[in-house]
Amino acid sequence: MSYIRDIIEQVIERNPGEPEFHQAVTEVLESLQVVIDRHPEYMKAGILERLVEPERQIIFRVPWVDDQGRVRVNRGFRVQFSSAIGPYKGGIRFHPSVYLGIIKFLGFEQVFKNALTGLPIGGGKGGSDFDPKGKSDDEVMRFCQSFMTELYRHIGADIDVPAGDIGVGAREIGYMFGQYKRIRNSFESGVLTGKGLIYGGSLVRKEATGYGLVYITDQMIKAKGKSFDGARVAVSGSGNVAIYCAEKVIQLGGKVVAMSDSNGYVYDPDGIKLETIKQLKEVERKRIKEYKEIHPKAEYHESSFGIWEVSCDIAFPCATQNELDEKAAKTLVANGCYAVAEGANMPSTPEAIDVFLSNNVLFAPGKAANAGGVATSALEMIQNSMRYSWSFEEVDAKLKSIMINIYKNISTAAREYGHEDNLILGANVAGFVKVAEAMMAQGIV
Ligand code: NDP
Ligand code: 2IT
Repeated sequence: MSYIRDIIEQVIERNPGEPEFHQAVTEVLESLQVVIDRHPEYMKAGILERLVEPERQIIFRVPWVDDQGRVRVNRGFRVQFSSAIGPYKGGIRFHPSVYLGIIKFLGFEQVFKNALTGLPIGGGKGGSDFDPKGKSDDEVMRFCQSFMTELYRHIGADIDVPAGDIGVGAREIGYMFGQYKRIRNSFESGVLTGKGLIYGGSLVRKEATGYGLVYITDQMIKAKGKSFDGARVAVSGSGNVAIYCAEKVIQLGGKVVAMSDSNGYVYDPDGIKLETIKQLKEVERKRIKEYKEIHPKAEYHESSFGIWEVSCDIAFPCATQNELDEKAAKTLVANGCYAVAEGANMPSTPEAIDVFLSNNVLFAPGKAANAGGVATSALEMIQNSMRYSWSFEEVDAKLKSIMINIYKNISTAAREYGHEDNLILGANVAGFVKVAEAMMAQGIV
């Protein structure tokens, strides 16, 4: 273990003040001793040492003018982590908490997640500390144009293909695509994914992360003889991932009893009315608190992560990193929750994960469970290359089979390298081996 410990220590020392990046690296590397024992050649080739260092990190100024005519300056990032198995691929996050450490943790996770999809995509991530909340449409447009005016020189369909993440959805992708096209004087649809359907987007991309999350969870609970039928489900967040996770749960016969945003959560014992959430969040961009005005029988609690106090059978953290801590995990277990699947990236703290594993809670880690989004982005890239588009049913069927395959691969790896129920180990090992093999083939680069 000392070889791996040393690398973790080095990462902490060489990347000071980036706790989320340290956390992501530690979780993955601690799983890999068993792999290194079986493949000493990975050690000789410095695979781990190279994997924890991004291939390229770009930080840039994003100046823009607000509606009052004031000049504002944000910071933009793109971390191109690994191109071992394909062009860099990963979302862009706009949130005031964004700094280099957040983008690096997300980029690192993305490398293994993208490998698990089975599609040829490397890993990267980008973003800005820009806060879209309370900004007018015009301000968001001007910001996106300024962001792309720098980013365009670093991306391309065969180089690096960004998409959405927190604070970046179809609206922002549209503005960024428009600016990219204008600068390049070329309609290169494969440069971004998550585009609108009429200019190169893919059907199902909007739904993909949430649907994929439920497809893989369905596999995981089915293996233990359980199903969504009649299950009480809590879904944190009320953004892109949360909404389409909830939609698929309801389609499969489950009851979503709670959802949240960064201000608080709603509990509706009769089941959340998803149309209301969609109207409030996708159309009106309002707070989830308003749900209670429309459905007075529901409760609203002013505590975002208080959602984990709701009694449920299955929990889907779909908001942000470290939203589910040890105390929340213990409460979930005490209330009878038997399965947790991560829609967000790294939403469970390491202590929370320990609670789940020691209580035999079925646990699907984000890099496998939320891979349906980026997998469908890769399907969008394929359609763009073909200048053709598949039907909703075709894309949905491909997404489903990708998620079933991920489940098979990570449970097989878990069985081969440790314990069959430890899907964290399985996901880390299966993703890593694929990237490591590609790196071995390509020499020391
Ligand atoms: P959205 O911006 O659409 O929604 C984010 C949701 O989470 C909102 O309800 C937001 O509340 C809440 N949230 C965000 N930050 C915080 C915070 N610090 N505290 C409390 N609540 C918070 O983002 P997505 O749904 O796209 O992303 C959600 C998660 O899923 C992220 O971890 C992302 O990295 C991950 N993910 C996304 C994929 C995608 O395809 N979009 C794919 C794979 C993973 P509010 O509106 O009040 O801020
Ligand atoms: O975290 C993620 O996988 C995403 N935000 C989606 C990335 C993508 O390129 O579709």
